[in-house]
Amino acid sequence: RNLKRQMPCRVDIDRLNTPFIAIYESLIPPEEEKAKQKQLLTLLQRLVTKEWPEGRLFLYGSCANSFGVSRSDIDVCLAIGDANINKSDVLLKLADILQSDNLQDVQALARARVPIVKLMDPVTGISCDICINNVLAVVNTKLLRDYAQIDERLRQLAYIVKHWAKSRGVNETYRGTLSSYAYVIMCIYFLQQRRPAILPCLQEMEITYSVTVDNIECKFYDQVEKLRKFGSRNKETIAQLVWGFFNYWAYRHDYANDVISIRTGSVISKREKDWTRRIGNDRHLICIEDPFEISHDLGRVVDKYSIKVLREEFERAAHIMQDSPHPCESLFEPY
Ligand code: 3AT
Ligand code: MG
Repeated sequence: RNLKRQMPCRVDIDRLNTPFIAIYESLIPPEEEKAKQKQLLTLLQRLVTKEWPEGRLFLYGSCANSFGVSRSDIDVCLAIGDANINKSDVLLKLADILQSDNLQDVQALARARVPIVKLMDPVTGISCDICINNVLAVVNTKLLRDYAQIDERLRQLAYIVKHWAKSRGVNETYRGTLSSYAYVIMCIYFLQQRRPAILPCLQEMEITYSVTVDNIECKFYDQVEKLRKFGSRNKETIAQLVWGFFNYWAYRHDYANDVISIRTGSVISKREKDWTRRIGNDRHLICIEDPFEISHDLGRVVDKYSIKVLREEFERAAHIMQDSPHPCESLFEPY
């Protein structure tokens, strides 16, 4: 069914390169925003060190993985070496400290899936979430950032896909659609599959970086400055890739049987991972393997209603790329 419905690219898709690049460039945060983030991080580090001399702050998520748009909130991880700490206690203490230093809207969400302290810095105007000892997120942030350095088309594609997902309301995990993190992984996978490939599979190459976090060995090749020419034999343009991405998820992905895996750079069968049945809330309706926590399906938030919404949005986007007279407007139309 999937293969039959795949649409050939009939239109002059490359006319969309200029507008797509313009959208991409308009989303990139300006340098002064990065400077403000650093300024806030320095302030926070000073406050943390007073209470926890060993405590170190790391940026993670879109402010550090090179897929962040302008004016996003920043994600910070407080790493305290001691594994025996009580996260709730640390969180409440941290909230206290921040509050007494004139940071605004300080809120400890101790019961969230990932417990955090939220705050807003009135000096820089930046909002920030701080979590405790979520080192795995710091490491997967590095993996994404390293991939982004290999070929610029990844950043371009991911910005456009994220912008589309936010505009269309399908970037809301609490409503059963996918996280930004999942969308970036889908883009990496897609570029690994092009022929010639645009991205390599860093976890299958010689190991130059290795850390063990929560008993998970995270290792991959990270000398990415040596891979800058990797994708140069592939001449596909950003418009062709956006078209191909939506076509893949609309018509070519085998939702019934396949798991996408950037860890192996290939597709894995659901049967092999035992992701064929619903267990608890994990329904595995769209399967995206986390590169390190390989028992985690990043699509596990998707339910039988939201899978329909998602697939209809992929099909809508594929159609727009194909048929709309003004794809750049229709694609990002608010839902
Ligand atoms: P936005 O630009 O804020 O939408 P983001 O890149 O900050 O995108 P998220 O807010 O989805 O992405 O997540 C923040 C980071 O948390 C990204 C990743 O390092 C980590 N993370 C998110 N979801 C997962 C997950 N399911 N498993 C492991 N790490 C995750
Ligand atoms: Mg974020």
